[in-house]
Amino acid sequence: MKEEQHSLLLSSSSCFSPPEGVRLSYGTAGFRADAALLQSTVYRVGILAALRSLKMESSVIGIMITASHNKVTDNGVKIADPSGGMLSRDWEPFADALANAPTPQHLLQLITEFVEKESIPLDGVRPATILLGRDTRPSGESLLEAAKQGVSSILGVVAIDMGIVTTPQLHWMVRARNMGMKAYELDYFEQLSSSFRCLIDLIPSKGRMSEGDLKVVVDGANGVGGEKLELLKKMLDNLFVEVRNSGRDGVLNEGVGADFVQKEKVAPHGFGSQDIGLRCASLDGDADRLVYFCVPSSKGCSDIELVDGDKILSLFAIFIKEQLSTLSKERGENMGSNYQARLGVVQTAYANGASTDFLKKLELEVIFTPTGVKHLHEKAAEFDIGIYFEANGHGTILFSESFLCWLEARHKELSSVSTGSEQETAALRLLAASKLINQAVGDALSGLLLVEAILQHKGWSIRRWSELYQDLPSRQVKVKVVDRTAVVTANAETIVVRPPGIQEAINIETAKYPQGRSFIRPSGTEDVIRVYAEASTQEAADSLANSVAKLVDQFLGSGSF
Ligand code: G16
Repeated sequence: MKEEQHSLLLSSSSCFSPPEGVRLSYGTAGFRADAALLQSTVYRVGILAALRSLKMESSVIGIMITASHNKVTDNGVKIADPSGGMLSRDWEPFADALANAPTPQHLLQLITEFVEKESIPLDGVRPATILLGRDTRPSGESLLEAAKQGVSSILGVVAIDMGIVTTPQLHWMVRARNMGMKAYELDYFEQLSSSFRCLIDLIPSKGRMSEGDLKVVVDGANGVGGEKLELLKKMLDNLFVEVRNSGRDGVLNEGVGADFVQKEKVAPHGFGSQDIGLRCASLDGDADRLVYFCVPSSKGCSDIELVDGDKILSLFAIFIKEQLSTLSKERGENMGSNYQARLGVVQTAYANGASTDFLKKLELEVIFTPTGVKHLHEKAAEFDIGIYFEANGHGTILFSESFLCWLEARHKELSSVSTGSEQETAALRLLAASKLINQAVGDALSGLLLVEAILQHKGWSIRRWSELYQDLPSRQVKVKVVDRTAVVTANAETIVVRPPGIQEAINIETAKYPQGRSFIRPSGTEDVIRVYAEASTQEAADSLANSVAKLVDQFLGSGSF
């Protein structure tokens, strides 16, 4: 390492001491903690991103400062890799080590060893760029400054501040830049609005939905998503979007947002009996999750009918499958171009059992991974078209490069024979969907537009969509324990291998309930153990969740549950 680089790192890192007595780890979605603890971590992530870029031949890398669904006083930081996806998991141990290095000397030694091991060209010869973004949290501004300091402490690497953006916008921008495309916010909005328009124009018999049915009311979680949707909606025809909880008055994620709505199964603040029968949706704090709901007339005004990530996945799967089967219909002019596209779906243990049964009945390949988009995304990328969703509303559809190339060529062939054929239209729909849905990461805004386009295409109300299958009643609770890392799971988090004995105890409880299923896992974003239970009735699911939470407390807790 050059002397200049050495002293630059030593002097800048001496301004960012790590918090004492705290060990941070690159969890489900980066580092997350109380914002007051994060200055040094974010500075070090700045260094990490700069090194990652140099390792990846100076591709653009992103740093997003957000704690997504967590409370407003928390914050966090995560890295977007050149593809726009999550940081490669191989680098997570280095991220942990960097964040926890106790002194500038230790930090420097770690960097020196890592740079050598990974052969990172640290000579300042090849310039590199890091895009920085943040959500609306008040702590974001000073943390972004810390990230800038980290980036600029590596010679030749510069940071560009993209301002307040949604997490998926930042991921999209990284991917677009690396593909040589224009990558400002307006470009993102233009891609979304034009592909949405294209899907609407391809609806076979227009006008099936009345004007009133073209309305969706969106809870913005008092975060960045509401603000951005207000801008995007001005560019949309054929959809009326009303945004509530856009952050002017309420507190981020407090009684609002996708996490609250999905976990508590109640209407967010600002929604109630006036919304009976309307199609409503909820984003999370950084707009990477989306769930739908409606307020049914038969229940209390805070009760909702939840249409979660599993049902969004099912809707997408139905639409994609239909287009693929239209496309593969034998026709006289078939030019030998048929291609059996592999369509698969990816879920986690949180997926409602009824959704998995439904997807299997559609004859889809269903794969399970541990929680965290990084796991689901990786699996979905193995298909020609891979659809992944967590029940909490985080997900997207990935189209492989080779499938898209084939599809473009097939579309050309079909349109040269006759434009407007069923097959040509199906090809166009798939191409438009691949542009509308974010290829980098789950994105509530692009997901919302695809849901809306498909509902219009099918002429479905939210009730019709929700009735695809009936969810098994479920309950999620969280338990505070002394050390959540004491829980180790296996088989996509469906069984606990440590501490010994707890899985057997969970099995005994679960066996008491018809259609009972329960699992526990340590959260990667909050300092808790999460408990999930489902059973044939809501009372049974609640009771099973409660019994398992008590077991967690007995085995690991403070005895307070
Ligand atoms: C993040 C991850 C999601 C995960 C969620 C909860 O979401 O991106 O994949 O489902 O955390 O994770 P955990 O149960 O480990 O706390 P977000 O929206 O908070 O970034």
